[in-house]
Amino acid sequence: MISRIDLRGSLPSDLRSVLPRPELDVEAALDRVRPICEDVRHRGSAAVREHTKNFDGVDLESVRVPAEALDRALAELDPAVRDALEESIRRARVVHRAQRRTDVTTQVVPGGTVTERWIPVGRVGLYVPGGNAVYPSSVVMNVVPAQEAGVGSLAVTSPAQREFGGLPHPAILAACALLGVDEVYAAGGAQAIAMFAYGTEDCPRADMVTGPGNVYVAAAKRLLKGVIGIDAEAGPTEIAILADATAAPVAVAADLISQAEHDTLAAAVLVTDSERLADEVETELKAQVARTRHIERITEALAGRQSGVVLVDDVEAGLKVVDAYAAEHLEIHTADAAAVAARVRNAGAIFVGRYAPVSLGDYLAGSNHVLPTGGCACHSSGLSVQSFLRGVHVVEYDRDALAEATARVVALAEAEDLPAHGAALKARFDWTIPS
Ligand code: HSO
Ligand code: ZN
Repeated sequence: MISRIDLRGSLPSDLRSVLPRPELDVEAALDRVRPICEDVRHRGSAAVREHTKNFDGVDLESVRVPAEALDRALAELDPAVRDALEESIRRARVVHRAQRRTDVTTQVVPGGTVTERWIPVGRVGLYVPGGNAVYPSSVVMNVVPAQEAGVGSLAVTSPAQREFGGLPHPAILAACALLGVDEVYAAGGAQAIAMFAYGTEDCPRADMVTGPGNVYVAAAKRLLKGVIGIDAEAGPTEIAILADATAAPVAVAADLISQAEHDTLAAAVLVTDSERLADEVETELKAQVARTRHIERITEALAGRQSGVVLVDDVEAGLKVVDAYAAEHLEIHTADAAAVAARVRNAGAIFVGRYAPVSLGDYLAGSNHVLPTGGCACHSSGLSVQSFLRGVHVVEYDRDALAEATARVVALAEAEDLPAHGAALKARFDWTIPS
């Protein structure tokens, strides 16, 4: 059901190459999405509607979702789901509000200051996938940090669904309504990303687009990056668990399964120094998978090349392995899990101990579930308020402070053979306000 990689004895120097990893060929999709993006650039709304008709089988007069549809979706939302979403929003707000930045002014020399001013992105488009994956929780995880950052204009787009009369999934609409987002579009795929990047008659252009999507969405983001700001390209989800003999096999197996449930390409990796635990988790996996609703998808994900049980000599070696893997989600199930977790360097989010499963983080921990995948956790962080802010340096020097700096600027400018740079400083000292 799940393969084993035995790294006991000595760890290979290039650990990354022996560890399982999901692969997504975004490059191959670029040629498919290029003409779609060009079409939206030139023909605007007409092109978005036409591609929506071709791909989603829905012929819309406008892709803008009317306000009544949002109200209706909220009114018809299951009360238990509404309650859970409200609490999810509340907890996420608490955590993300604490991420807000304050402007910092540093006096560099007398009369010379640099202020770092944090300015929110003006307008953000958020992509919410449709089809297999209907994730109102992802609406929360994208919208809350943008709102807490102070983004003034926020639009959501999600594929038009034939079974819902050409609107996005009602759970998505209800989440938007709960979050106070009233600008929503029924558009998906590359055409939706191009709509935000170039703007259309229906939808003003956005400065940035965030949110996960399929390979075509990822390809459109890669293609249009520069025209529009993007968050990371989200790959298939990953869970790694570092566990020792004290771990509960039932919980370890359940958590591996929970993320395998997303996608046949999802990765579930157990790193352990206990062969007994590895055996027991495998037994548990078999028993639990048989009881899940999405048996086929989960079985394929667990059996895939991207998943595996990695045996190591001790927790020390396990830490090296999980750092090399840099998982999107990392759970620590060891004795003194907090101390082990504190030593982890590379992970999108770290879940400490038996009572902090990834599923809690997916919905209700208050943490963000949009996290770096594909090993990107060694250089990137998950979505946060910071993702929607720009730190702008504001430079203020008075006459004396500039005079004091001039000789050094001139010296550096001469060294770079850019004398006009030095002259720009000297010029202002000979000048007086005309009377
Ligand atoms: N685990 C996914 C997020 C998610 N799970 C949404 C359930 N719904 C990627 O972090
Ligand atoms: Zn999940």
